[in-house]
Amino acid sequence: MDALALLSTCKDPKNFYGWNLLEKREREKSGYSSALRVLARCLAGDVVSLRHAHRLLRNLTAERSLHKIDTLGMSSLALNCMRRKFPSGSLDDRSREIAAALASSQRQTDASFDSDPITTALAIHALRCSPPVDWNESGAIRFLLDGEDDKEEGKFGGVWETTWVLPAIATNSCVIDVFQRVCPGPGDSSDPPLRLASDAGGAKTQQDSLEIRVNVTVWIGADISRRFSRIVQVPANSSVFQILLAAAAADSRFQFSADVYPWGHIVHTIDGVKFKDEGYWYWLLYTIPGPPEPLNPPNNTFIAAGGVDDVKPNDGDNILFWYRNL
Ligand code: B12
Repeated sequence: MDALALLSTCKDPKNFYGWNLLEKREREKSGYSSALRVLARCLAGDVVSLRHAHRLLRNLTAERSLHKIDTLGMSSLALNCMRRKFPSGSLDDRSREIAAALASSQRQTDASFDSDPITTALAIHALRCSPPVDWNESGAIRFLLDGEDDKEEGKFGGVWETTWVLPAIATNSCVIDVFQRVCPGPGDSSDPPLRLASDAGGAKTQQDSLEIRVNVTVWIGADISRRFSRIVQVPANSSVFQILLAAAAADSRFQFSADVYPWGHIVHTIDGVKFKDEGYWYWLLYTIPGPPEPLNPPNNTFIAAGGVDDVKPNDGDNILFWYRNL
C-alpha cells in the first residue's frame, strides 16, 4: 500500500530515502497481499514474471471463502497490470476468466459485490481494467452512491472506504492508469502541492444518554471446545471495541489485544488465544439475531461487514467472537 501511495504521488518506491520498499521481505499472509505485492512491483516497473502470475492463480484456487471476492479483485488488477506490460494471449485468457468469475459474483438484487462498498469498489476497478465481460457497472456505481453517508463532506463510511470508493465514482477509466500517469521529471514543478483536507472530526453527534445491553460471546476452536458469554451494559451507540473493553473490565476472560490500523482496530488475541497465519486461525466477529448456539453455529452470512470500531450493536443484540480456522 505504501508503494502504491508513493507511485500515485510520483515518488519512486524503489528509492524512498535510499530504501527499496519493494524489496521488503515479508511472509505473504494472504492471497490478497501476494496479489497486492505483484501489483505494486508491476506498477513500479519492477521485474514480474509469468511465475508471479501462476502463483496468483494458484492462490486463487486455494482461497478460503472469507474475503474471496477481494482476493479475486486484487489478483485481477495485478494480472491486468502484467498483461498491459507483457502482452500475452494466455494472460488475456486468464484475466478474462477471472473477470468472468468476478462478474458472476455481482449480486442481482443491489448490483453490489458482497454488499460491501470496499469490495464493490475493488471489483469495479478490476473489471474496468479487464478484458470486457458482462456486468452491471452503472448498478454497482449506484450502490456506492447510495452508500454516501455524508453528502456535505462526500464521505462513504470511514477514510478507508472513501479511499476505495472515490476513484471508482470519480472516473470511469482503469485505475491502473492513475499510477502510470506521466510524472514530472526532476526539474519540473508542475504538480500542485498536495492539499490535505483538515480532519477536524466534524460536529459531535448528540450523545444518547440511554444504556443498552449486549450479549457478548466468545467461542474458541472450530469445534467450540471452550466458550463463555456475558451481558454487558454500555452507553447506546458504543462500538464493539468499547463493549469488549467493558466486558474485559468485568471479566478477565474477555481480556484482549488488538492491532491498530489507520481505519480501526483488529482484534488478534482474546483470553490469551492469538491469531496465527499457519492454518488460518483468526478471530472473526459475528452479529447474530439470537444467543449463539453451538449446535447451530452461524454461517458466514453473519460475519459482520465492518470491524470492531464500525459495528455498533443495538439494545438486546448478540455478538460473537469465534476463533476458527478459515
Ligand atoms: C486478509 C484479510 C483479513 C485477514 C487478515 C489476517 C491475515 N494474516 O491476512 C483476516 C481473515 C484475519 C481478516 C479478518 C477480518 N476482516 Co479482513 N481483510 C483482509 C483483506 C482481504 C486483505 C488485507 C490485506 O492483506 N491487505 C494487504 C496488506 C499488505 O495491508 P495491511 O494493511 O498490512 O493488511 C492488514 C489489515 O488489512 C489487517 N486487517 C484485515 N482485516 C481487517 C479488518 C479491520 C477492521 C482492520 C482494522 C484491519 C484488518 O490485516 C491485514 C494483514 O495483516 C481485506 C480486503 C481489502 N480490500 O483490504 C479485508 C478487510 C480489511 N477485512 C475486513 C473485515 C470486515 C474483517 C473482519 C472485521 C470480518 C469479521 N467480521 O470478522 C475481520 C477482523 C475481526 C477482528 N478480529 O477484529 C474489511 C474491513 C472493512 C472495514 N470498514 O473496516 C475488509 C476491507 C474486507 C471488505 N471488503 O469488507 N481479514
